[in-house]
Amino acid sequence: MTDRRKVALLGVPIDMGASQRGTLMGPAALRTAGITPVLESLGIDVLDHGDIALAGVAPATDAIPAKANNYRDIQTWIRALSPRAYDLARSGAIPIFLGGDHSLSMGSINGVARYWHEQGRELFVLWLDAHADYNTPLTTMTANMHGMSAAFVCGESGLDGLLGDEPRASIPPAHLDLFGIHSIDPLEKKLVQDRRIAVADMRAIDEFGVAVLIHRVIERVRARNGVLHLSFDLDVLDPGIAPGVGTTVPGGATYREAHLVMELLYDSGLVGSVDIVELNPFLDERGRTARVAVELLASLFGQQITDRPTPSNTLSEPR
Ligand code: B3U
Ligand code: MN
Ligand code: MN
Repeated sequence: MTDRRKVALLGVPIDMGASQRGTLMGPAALRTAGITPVLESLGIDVLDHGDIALAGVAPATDAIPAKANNYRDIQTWIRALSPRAYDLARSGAIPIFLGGDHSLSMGSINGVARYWHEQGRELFVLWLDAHADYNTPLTTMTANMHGMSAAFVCGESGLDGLLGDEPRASIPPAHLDLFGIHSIDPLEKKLVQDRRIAVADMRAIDEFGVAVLIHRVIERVRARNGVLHLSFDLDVLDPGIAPGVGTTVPGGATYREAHLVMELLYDSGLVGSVDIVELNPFLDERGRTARVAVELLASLFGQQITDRPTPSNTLSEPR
C-alpha cells in the first residue's frame, strides 16, 4: 500500500525527447521553487533521491527504429528509470518523477505498473496534457519521442526493443484518460479513436467543467480498486499562466481549473505516483511556471485554504 504522507522525489533531466532543448533544467527549477519545503509544510515526509544516474546501464544492441529521434539516448534513460520507478513504488512512498520531457513517462509508468501488477492491482493513468502523446514511429510527424509516450505505455508497437531486458508492463488503453487535450495529429487522432481511448478535450471541459469529468475518471479507478498514476505535462495549462514549456498551445486549462483537478485527486486518495514534465526553465519567465507547478503539487497533496468539508471530500472515503 502507498503511504500518502511519504513522497520520494527523483529528477530525470532529459530533454532529447523534445525538439526544444532545456527541460533538463526542470528538476533543478522545481527544487528551487521549493518543492521539498512546500510538501513538508503539509506534513509530508519528503525524501529527495536527487537526479537519476545513467552509469551502469549496459549498451543496447537492438535496431534503431526509423522516426524516433535520439532513440539510443532516450533508451538509456528509460532503461535506468524503469527499475528505479519499480523500487520507489515498492518503497511505499508516492514517487514524483521530476522532468525532463515527457518521454520519461515510458520508464516511470513501466516501472510503477510492473510493481502494481505484481500486487494484483490495476494501474490507471491520467494524462494531463495539451497533446495526446499517442504517436508511434509509424504515425509521428516530428519523430520526437515525447509525443509517443502514452502510446508506448498502452503497449503500442514500434519501440519494442526500448526497454532491453527490463520487463514491459503496459496498461490497457481502457485504463488511460487523456485530459485537457487541445492538439492532436491526424494519424494520432485515428489511433486514439481506434483504441477507444477516453478523451476529455477542452471542449468537454468547457461544456461540463473539470469536476464532472474528473469524477468520472476517479469513479472508474475506484470501481476496479485501482491505483492512479498522474502524468502531468505542464503544457496543458494556458500559456498565460505557464509560459515555461517547449510547446505552448493557446486555450489551455486555467489556474483555477488546474487547482480543482488537483484538489479532487487529493480527495480521491487514489494517486500512487506522479510525473511532472516539460518544465523548460530556459523559456520560463522569472520562475513563474516552476512556481505554478509547485503550487499545483501542493494542492495535489492536500493544501486547502480552509479545512472545511467540501461537497467532494465529505462524500469520499474516510481518510
Ligand atoms: N504531436 C506532436 C506534438 C507534440 C507532442 N508533444 C508535444 N508536442 N509536446 C508530436 O511531436 O508528436
Ligand atoms: Mn506530453
Ligand atoms: Mn504536451
